[in-house]
Amino acid sequence: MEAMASAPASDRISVWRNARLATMCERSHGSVFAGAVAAQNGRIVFAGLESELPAELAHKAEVIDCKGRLVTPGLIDCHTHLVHAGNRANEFEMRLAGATYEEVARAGGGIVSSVKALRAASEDDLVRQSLPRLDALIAEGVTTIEIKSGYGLDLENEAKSLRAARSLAGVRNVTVRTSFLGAHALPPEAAGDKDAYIDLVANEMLPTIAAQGLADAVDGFCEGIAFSPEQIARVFDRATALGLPVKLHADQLSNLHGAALAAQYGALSADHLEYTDESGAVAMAEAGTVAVILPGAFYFIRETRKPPIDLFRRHGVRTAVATDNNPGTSPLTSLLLTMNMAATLFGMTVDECIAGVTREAARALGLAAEAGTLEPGKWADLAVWDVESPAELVYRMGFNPLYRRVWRGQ
Ligand code: DI6
Ligand code: FE
Repeated sequence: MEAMASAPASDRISVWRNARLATMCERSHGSVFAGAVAAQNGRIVFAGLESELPAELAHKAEVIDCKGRLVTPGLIDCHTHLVHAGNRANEFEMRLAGATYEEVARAGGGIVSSVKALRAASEDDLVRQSLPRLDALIAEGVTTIEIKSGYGLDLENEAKSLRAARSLAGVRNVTVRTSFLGAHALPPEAAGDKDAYIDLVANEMLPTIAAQGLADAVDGFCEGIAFSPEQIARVFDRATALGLPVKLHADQLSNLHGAALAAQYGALSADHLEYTDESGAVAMAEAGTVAVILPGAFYFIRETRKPPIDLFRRHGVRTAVATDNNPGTSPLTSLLLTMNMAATLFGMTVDECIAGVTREAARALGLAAEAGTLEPGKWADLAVWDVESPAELVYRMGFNPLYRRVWRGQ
């Protein structure tokens, strides 16, 4: 195990010099050659041309020579179900042998099998099982991760998942943001009564989770096989009343106008969006709701309908890219491969892919002021890459060129 997060850096100044910077800043998109980044107290105090680095910073600093390597903001995986128990490789194998989703479900598979496994696991066990997945992401430069609940489906087990997610931040140098996804699926004990379960989520689970400070946002799964827009709206009304931002799994398998629903609540993000139409894109643009693109799930379930990237571009919808790491539809723990998929499968550009795992991913978590670009005032979260150009990060498949990862200046 990696060492515990050490105490925040003192007023020591660190400078990474002789770097090619992809600052990912809105205005100066291009990269800065012969660049430098300086950090103090875990925050960036300078990012730009090395020749413009203030002398008083340069004098006091510990200097790291990047030898011309590329430096980007630390990567942000803004949509994961990373805390889960067991896996569903057996189900994968059944599907490869021709079994349908219904047959798999009847054989005890599907989300319900992950619910059973999570309920049986202790909180420590969940942390232990989730760490290798987190480490795989960290090894590729991830410095911030969002983690959802949604496999507990009762108060005790949803709270256990969120506590496990929070404690991951205590054993690794990484920022964790949690989302309460009680409205993910119907638990077996609900006996088919979705409305009664939504009442439980909105009126009992959510207020308790909020009071315990376990969630940074509230998520839902709006789909025929999950919950209707009206049911999701009841959860969102309560979230809004409690002052928690919302996000939504929307339009993944059909168009229930989930994107527009999310926008109506000023959601941080709407995610998946394969079936989103133009009115959904317009609503998202107007609300500033980020479109989170999840090519891992698209690939793994062999979806054929692609998210409407062109509509998002045309209407100015921000797009982020994330792994959707989960045991059922996206057992993916590589944000680099995810970028390659977003480019290859959906035609996203290199710049869109990298912005999608940095600046726009930060926005999708409500962290635009803290992370996602190399700018003074933001967290000193960096990834130093042994590559010459940003395109190389998106182009390779299954190769990790990370040279160093810096979290809050360390
Ligand atoms: N979207 C999905 O594809 C899944 N959950 C979700 O919100 C699947 C999760 C699972 O099968 O475990
Ligand atoms: Fe998901």
